[in-house]
Amino acid sequence: MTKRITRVLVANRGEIALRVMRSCREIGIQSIAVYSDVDRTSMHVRYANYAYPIGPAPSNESYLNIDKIIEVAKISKADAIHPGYGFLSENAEFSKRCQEEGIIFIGPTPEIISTMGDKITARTTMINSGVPVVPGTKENLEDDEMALRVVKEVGLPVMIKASAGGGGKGMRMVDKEENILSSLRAARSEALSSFGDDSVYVEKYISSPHHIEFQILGDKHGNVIHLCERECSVQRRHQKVVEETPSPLMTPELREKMGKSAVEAAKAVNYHGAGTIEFLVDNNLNYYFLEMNTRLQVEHPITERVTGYDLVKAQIQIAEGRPLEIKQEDIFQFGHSIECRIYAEDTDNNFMPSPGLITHITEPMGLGVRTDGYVYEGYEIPIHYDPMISKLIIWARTRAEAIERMSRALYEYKITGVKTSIKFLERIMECPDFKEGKYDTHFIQNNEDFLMAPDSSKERFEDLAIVAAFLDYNHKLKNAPGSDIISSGTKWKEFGRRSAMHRANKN
Ligand code: MV4
Repeated sequence: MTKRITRVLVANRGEIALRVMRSCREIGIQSIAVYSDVDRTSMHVRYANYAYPIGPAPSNESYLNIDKIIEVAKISKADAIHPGYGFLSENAEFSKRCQEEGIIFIGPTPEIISTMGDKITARTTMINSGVPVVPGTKENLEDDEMALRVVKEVGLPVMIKASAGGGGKGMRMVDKEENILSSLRAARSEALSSFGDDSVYVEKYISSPHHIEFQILGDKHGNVIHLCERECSVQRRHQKVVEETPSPLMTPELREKMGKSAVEAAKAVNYHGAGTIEFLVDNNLNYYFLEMNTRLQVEHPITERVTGYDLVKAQIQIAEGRPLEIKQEDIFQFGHSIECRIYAEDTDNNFMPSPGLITHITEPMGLGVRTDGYVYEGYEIPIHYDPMISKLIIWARTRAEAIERMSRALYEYKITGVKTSIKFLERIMECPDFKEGKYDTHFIQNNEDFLMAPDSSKERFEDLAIVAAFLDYNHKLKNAPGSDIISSGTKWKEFGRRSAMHRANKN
């Protein structure tokens, strides 16, 4: 019942398309790129063995166009499709179309996607299989009367959430009785306009929770294992900014318990493929199932780094029908890994996207550094898609060393032409709450003053050093050309050196 995959169509773009193609190449699988008009010069097109245009820039007409992608899969004789993340990755209809056309969808069945995509159904499924969920309702709130009754039962404060939602859309926190009905209406109308479904449910509000998720892998023979946790509490407007593993909050006992629950959650739906179980963890280390993501996630590389397993390769093997090569006992975390998402955005201007031409890029290298990116010098980041430039993934033996190494790598990262979030990320690495591992989902809000403070002193010294060097060089050229330039013993570099200042400030 195993079927060898020889050609994978990657129904995505950017860094994740490349990420998938890299694993394909390693195991001798050909990759097929699809691209929109503005992506003709994108790196995933260059890297793939074959590439096919699928339409104009807007996603609806290209990367979300199911008919077009299926057509290309047939023309190109792809035996499987990898959806990456975003776009069609959690689209039940797409998974179904692949099934019908005899193309392997590298992901779960349409039934599993539907079950987990509907949060009320997902909650009910978890309750029935003994996975702890946030206290609250099992059903859609039918009317105002029911809403008032249910909120009273659960007790204020509560969260009203859209069943078709996830990621914060159609969600309202209610802490006063007089606001229940207005919040209900607001959540409903947002749900209807965003998802075409106005079903909502109620959960007890968990204050200052941690967002901790577990990576799981399930095969088509009923085996499920977990690959430990990722701490994803550093978020801004429901967008993850920094992820790390292990979580500073985690204990071996809690990991064991949550890991077991994550495996149970996956088994409850006969899950196969790579998936993520999201939990909220409160201050007393109680944990609650929140959602399941039925795709490979952006932050998967930190798990790969500490466990040593290639998750894309695992996805492909599972899709081929092969049993998992590894058992739970084989999984352990070695060292510490942190990921920073590098965005083309203006952090000083409400994090507005800053697409445009990359005029220069120098990426960090060296011990413990991985960058998953796709841009190159002369590439223009289109305005039509997510403005993430790359992910910087660091490994070190300890958390403290990983933070130092991340700071070093962010320092080495030089991009001109577009505004980036690099300086903001450097501030996070310097933030006392982050360094001490004392943070929850309110971290960015709570540390806004520290994170937004322009560290102009360093900037100015660095700029000054460059100007000084240039003037110095010109001066020497005029007055004493030749070896004098080198042997003159100028002090400009020492004065402007960031790392020296950094260390001086630290001690
Ligand atoms: C919550 C919560 C507190 N209590 N549910 C936000 C996104 C969505 N996936 C769930 N979210 C939350 N649900 C209850 N019952 C707080 C959040 C939340 C949050 C969760 C994870 C990461 C960052 C967050 C930021 C604000 C609120």
